[in-house]
Amino acid sequence: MHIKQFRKLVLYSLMVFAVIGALVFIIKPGKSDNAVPELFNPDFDRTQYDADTKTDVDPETVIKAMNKTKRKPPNIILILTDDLGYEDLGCYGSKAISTPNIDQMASEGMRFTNFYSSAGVCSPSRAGIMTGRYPHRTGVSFVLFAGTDSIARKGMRSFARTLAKLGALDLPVGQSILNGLPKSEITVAEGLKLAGYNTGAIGKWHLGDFTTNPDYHPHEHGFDFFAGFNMSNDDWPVAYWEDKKEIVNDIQLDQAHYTGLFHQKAIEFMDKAQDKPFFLYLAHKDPHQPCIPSKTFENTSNGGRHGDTIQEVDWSVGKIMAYLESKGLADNTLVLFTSDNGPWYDGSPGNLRGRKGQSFEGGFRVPLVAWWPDRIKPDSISQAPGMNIDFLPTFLEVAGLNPPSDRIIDGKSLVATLSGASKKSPHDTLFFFHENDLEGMRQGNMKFLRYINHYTHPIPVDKPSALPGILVEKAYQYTGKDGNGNMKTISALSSWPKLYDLALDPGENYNLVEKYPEQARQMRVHMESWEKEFHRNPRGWLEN
Ligand SMILES: [Ca+2]
Repeated sequence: MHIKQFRKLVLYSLMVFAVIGALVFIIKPGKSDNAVPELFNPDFDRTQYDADTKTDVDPETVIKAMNKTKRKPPNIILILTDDLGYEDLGCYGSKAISTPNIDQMASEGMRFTNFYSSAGVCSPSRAGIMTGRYPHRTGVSFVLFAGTDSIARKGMRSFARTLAKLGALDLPVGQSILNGLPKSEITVAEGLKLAGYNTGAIGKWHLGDFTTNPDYHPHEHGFDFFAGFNMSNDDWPVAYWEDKKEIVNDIQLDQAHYTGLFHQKAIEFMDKAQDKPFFLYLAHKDPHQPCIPSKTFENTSNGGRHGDTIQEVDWSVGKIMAYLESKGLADNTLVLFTSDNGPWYDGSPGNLRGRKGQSFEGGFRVPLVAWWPDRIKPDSISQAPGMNIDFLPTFLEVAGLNPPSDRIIDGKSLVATLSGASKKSPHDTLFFFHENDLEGMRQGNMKFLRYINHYTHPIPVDKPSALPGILVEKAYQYTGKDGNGNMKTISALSSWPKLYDLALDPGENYNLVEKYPEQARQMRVHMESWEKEFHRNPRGWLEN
């Protein structure tokens, strides 16, 4: 950098700080009449996680068989994509990305239009899938970072958190309560093992860095077979492991062959697993950044590299369906295709508001396609709200098992939805967490957002508890006399809380709090009392 440029930079920085300082002095942040209500979780108590009374519970002692079914348990395949948006598939409206195989699954099965991930980011969403519980209960409440992080990166993160406290930065600042899924959790794989299933996890794990703590390895969580990454494909060093053996120490950008490899491992697992029913959890790295398709799929879509990697996953889906047909397994196999959260900077949430990391619909609402020729009618559409915490009770029910009895399971079985017996959601209320904060809820078609932590980069301008947010909010407030001569202030850009009618307004464009104040009040009261109860026993342990 030239000395002139450097001086310019210093001068500009000083000017910016001077302006911010003056504004802070003038507006006294936090004292505004329209200030956001108190931040959440006044009762949040981290020590409840540290002082966990449970260790490794034997699933057999708390999961009991159901008596009612004589059906043969189906094979279960859960295909999870990473950061795939609500409108990134042909059958959900994408014109840029071609997904004929997933579209065919939908036309032969069921497509959900109101299905949610349990978090707006990767790790907690996966904790929700594995345990059937709101991720916050498990302690995996935010993206997990590599256990082998260099001191420099740890330092950067800690510096970023300091900036975040000042409200100047939002993106990399969250912190999970625990560093991985604790052994006290019972996963869906551990449950299915009781019904005699062979279990395999392939692809991105991201539920604890087992290269530094072996307790977090999939083998410790009910999976017989594992081939995949410890962490996210963008959080280096990322290792590729097969079972308990490290094959590649750090994949870096050499990622083009992994989707094909994960597919091949999935077929290998199914080849060996057919002596019993099997559960295959195939968690692709795609289309998470950095999107790196194989040579064959480069530039095949009109959705950039993001779209190319999705088309490669679609290829794998087609091959898996063909495999099931060829082995005579198709009729009694339940195949689900979904995403762990909404799209990040590439990818389409369709008409939904927000993206990955936000409690708006775009962060949480994801495609879910379910295929099971024996039980699901072709071309079905379910509008019933559900969440990925429903997978555990659903899978256990089809395997003839009850959910664990010693803990709160927030998910509900979707079996009646899949069979067409019920059109209603099994949930009265669904809750939306961001990191350790409960931000909103949905009841019927109404969604209430108390406040939202924007996960935007680099400055969260629509976050009224952060300085830039306060500045923006203040700058767009109008104070003046109304028609009766009374002084009034109207906030033009953001007012909290929000109430949306998702049936009329899925894009969360129109805040109805002023139109339906009583409904907003009731939802708020409901949310706060649920939250209070939640924090009394966040781990959700019950007397068995
Ligand atoms: Ca993700």
